[in-house]
Amino acid sequence: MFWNAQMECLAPDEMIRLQQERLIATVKYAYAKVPFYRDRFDAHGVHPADLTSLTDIAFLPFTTKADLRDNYPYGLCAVPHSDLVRMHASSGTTGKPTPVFHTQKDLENWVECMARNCYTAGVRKADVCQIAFRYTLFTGAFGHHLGAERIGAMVIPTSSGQTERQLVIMQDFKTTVLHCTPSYAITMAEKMAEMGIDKRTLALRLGIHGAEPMSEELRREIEEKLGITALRDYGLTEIGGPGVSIECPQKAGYHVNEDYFLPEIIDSETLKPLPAGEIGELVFTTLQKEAVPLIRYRTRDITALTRGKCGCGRTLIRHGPIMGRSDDLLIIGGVNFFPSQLENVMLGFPEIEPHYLIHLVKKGRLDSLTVDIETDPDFWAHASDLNVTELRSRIESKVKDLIGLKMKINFVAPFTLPRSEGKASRIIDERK
Ligand code: DLL
Repeated sequence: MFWNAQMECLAPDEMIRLQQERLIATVKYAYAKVPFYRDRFDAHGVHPADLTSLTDIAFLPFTTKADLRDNYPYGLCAVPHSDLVRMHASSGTTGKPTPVFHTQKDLENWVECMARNCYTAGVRKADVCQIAFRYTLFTGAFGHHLGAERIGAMVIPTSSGQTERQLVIMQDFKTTVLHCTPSYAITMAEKMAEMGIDKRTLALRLGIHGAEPMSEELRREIEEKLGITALRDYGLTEIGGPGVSIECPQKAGYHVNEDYFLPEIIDSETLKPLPAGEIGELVFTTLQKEAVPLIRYRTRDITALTRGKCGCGRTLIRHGPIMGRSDDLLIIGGVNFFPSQLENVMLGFPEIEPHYLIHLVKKGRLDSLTVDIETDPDFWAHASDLNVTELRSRIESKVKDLIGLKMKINFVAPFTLPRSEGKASRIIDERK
């Protein structure tokens, strides 16, 4: 039932003891090996010797994406280049990529984390895992590939794209587990319908979807259209990519591999740590990294932590769904909200397909929001002025009620919005 029962079910006080030991070692290591950390700690008037308990972490300075950029490309490495065996980088489209490096031991730890995660989701030796994340510098495909292979499953590295071919492979080789972004899972489901493939003829039973948000509504849609259980996994390039956390079939939060990554939630304004249960920004400190140890790395992702044993028996701390990012909070007409909240409401309508594009526009001096959204083909085929107006007003008033946001909906014909093979881009900011 567990990949590493000892760590996944460790008593909380023992986990804290282990984390404390590893945190102290990591901080000493970073201070000794990375001049950036020595300077940063000195400037803050803190020294590794001051750290005696886990809660002392609150005295340590944060690391941010800007620090990674300023030290590009190798500035935060704690080991000589000859000890590096792998580089990956973020899929960011602007500026330089954010790299992550692995030593042999880091790579081994990553594979273990990914094997643990895939196993937690339900991957077993007899599975056939189709990796439809893109094989590039991006961490998603390699992480899932290595984890599934470590379990002993058969891996099919299709990468993303060539969707028809993916589906032929899925049919012929009896794929049981699909690994891809949630938006690509939807793209595949649509192609299946187009090709006339009945989900009941597939051997597919499980989807592991990460790298972008998957709302509950989107999850339900993927599960329904592909005939699978869809679980979320989370991670970020800076701390190694996927392998940080994953949902188990209980769907009760993401289990964090906290023996490798120490999570905190902070208030992104005051930067003060928040107690379990409160929503704030997720911060991680790596506890076993050799190549690039990161101390209090600000992910910008918004969620909450939960302690307590899960129904699956694991005691690992959990975080909730990623509700948004502290840097993509939208404020329109004085209403603060995350695009994911809007998605949650819109996809609650059965007439709506999970394809939408948010346009932020300026009307005079005010910001306003229009959403292009596809309806399902059946609704569109029978659309009249009356039922379109009625649906529009139902959605707009639900959004107004639940989020407090005034927006305008523009229905577009099915299959007209761009489809995604990787992370979907769903916001166009036309305010500048
Ligand atoms: O997306 C790593 C990954 C690959 C995770 C495959 C899971 C599966 P980056 O490209 O650096 O790395 O993007 C990291 O993506 O800070 C979140 O904002 C977002 N993200 C990742 N997983 C989720 C998720 C990979 N399950 C950034 N839900 C993170 C919501 C997610 N957002």
